[in-house]
Amino acid sequence: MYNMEEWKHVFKLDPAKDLPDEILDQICESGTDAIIVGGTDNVTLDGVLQLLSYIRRYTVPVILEISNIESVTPGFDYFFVPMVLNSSQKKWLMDIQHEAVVEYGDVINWEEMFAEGYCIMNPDSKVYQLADCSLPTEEEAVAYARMAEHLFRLPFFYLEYSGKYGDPRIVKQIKNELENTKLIYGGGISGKQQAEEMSQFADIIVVGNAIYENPKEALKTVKAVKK
Ligand code: 1GP
Repeated sequence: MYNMEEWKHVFKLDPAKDLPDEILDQICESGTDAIIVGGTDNVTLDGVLQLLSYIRRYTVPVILEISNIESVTPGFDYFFVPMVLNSSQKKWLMDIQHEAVVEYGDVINWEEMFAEGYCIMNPDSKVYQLADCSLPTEEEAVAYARMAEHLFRLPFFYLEYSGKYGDPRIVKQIKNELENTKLIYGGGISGKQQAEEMSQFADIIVVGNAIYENPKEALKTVKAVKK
């Protein structure tokens, strides 16, 4: 359908947060490669449907990053399924996903589903705490990336610093390990310069919070990586 191989930039919109229509319009028309709908807390079917129907007025591809089974609905171009590699509980790696497949496996269109191997690097983030993560050393993070690429053959490895700008050196190091697995970087990108820096290494950068905090600067991140 869409050529994900060429994607460099996505915005992540949280269905639990409000944005003025005017900003949403600008996000949809920004030239970003896709919009991910996803969040950690209070993600409801209502919130997801509202965002989906708004974004659907535009041609930009839209992805649901599944956070809970109750808020899943058809109508997205793709569904991204997080598997938290550095969680200390198997639940976040594969049990909730398994439950969903037990229930809906017969009707899932597998062509639209993509697993993301998450490595969550910010202990202060909600998602780190919720998924009961432990902080990998650099060496351990590299090992997760190698497993994503060579053992699990995952389409995406997501280096997640949610809410905090990460260390470009680690992003570079991880990128060096990946060939077929695409590297997604997300966390603390608030403007042009950071977007440029991280997209030297990551295949795809994700801009989330900045949309809510400083939309004007957030919008500039698109051009910064698509020169
Ligand atoms: C969150 O990786 C994304 O899942 C983006 O992070 O909200 O810090 O931009 P920020």
